[in-house]
Amino acid sequence: MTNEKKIAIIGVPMDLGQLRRGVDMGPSAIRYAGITDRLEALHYEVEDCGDVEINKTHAVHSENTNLKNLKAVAEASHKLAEKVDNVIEAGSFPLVLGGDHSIAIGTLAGVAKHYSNLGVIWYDAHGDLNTAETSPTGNIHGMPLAVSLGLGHEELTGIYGKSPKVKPENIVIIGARDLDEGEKALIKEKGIKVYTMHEVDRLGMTKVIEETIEYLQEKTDGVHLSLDLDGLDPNDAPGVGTPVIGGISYRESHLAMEMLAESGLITSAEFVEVNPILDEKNKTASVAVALMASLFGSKLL
Ligand code: B3U
Ligand code: MN
Ligand code: MN
Repeated sequence: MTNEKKIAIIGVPMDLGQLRRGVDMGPSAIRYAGITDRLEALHYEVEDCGDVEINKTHAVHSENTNLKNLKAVAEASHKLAEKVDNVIEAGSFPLVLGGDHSIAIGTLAGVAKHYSNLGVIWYDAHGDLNTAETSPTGNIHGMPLAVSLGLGHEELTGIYGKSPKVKPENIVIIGARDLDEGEKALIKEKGIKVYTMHEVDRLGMTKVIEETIEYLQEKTDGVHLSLDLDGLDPNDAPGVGTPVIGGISYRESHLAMEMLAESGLITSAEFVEVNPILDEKNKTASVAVALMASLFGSKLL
């Protein structure tokens, strides 16, 4: 018996949204960790669509902006958006493998075309809500959620159709523990729902996910999960570019994925920031694969 849902894997070997090299090898590491076999064992039909081509010859510094690699990131985002759009059009579930988190600009642009009230779960140590004005680094991987809200450089917000791609009231951030001042102000201004590590500790992951499901279920017509591996504690996911101590555990993350699987809420997903150069024996890629299996219904018994 095969599962009704067909899963389409899209790799995005992008490392230009930040300055640490190696995260472009994330899709390979996740493939070597056995993603296709794991999903096929769960009786899904899996199609690996290969990688989006990334043009790395562009200059780091673009004119009139502090955004690093703007042209290359924008170009890749457009290509990814198109792929994701086609996959959904064909009736498959897009599972995007990063790459740094700037790729979410393209994923969300492609996904947003298919929903009028898209929900987003942003599982991350960071808010990724910076703009050129608030960013301390100029790294675009710290900006994709802001871009999807229609804030930031128009070369990014304007990618693949309408802007904004998501409404602030349809976003839930989980695991935040390193927010810049501009991001905190934006969260307050827009009323974005955030479960920082304080709430994760205080309420427990069960309650956090129950509330998240309840919050998004009624008002959205699809929910995208954007999971940055640095949302997890660096002990469990060491292979990331910007680790932040005190994160979500491996066990809590599995529980979250299992509960989301049961809810049937998630309609697209991406797993980002796996950096094999910084990893320990492909541990972080293996964790990513295990979490994806849980998200697609793998059970312990
Ligand atoms: N908020 C900082 C750091 C950062 C964001 N995302 C990651 N790191 N992974 C920035 O550069 O915007
Ligand atoms: Mn991120
Ligand atoms: Mn992060």
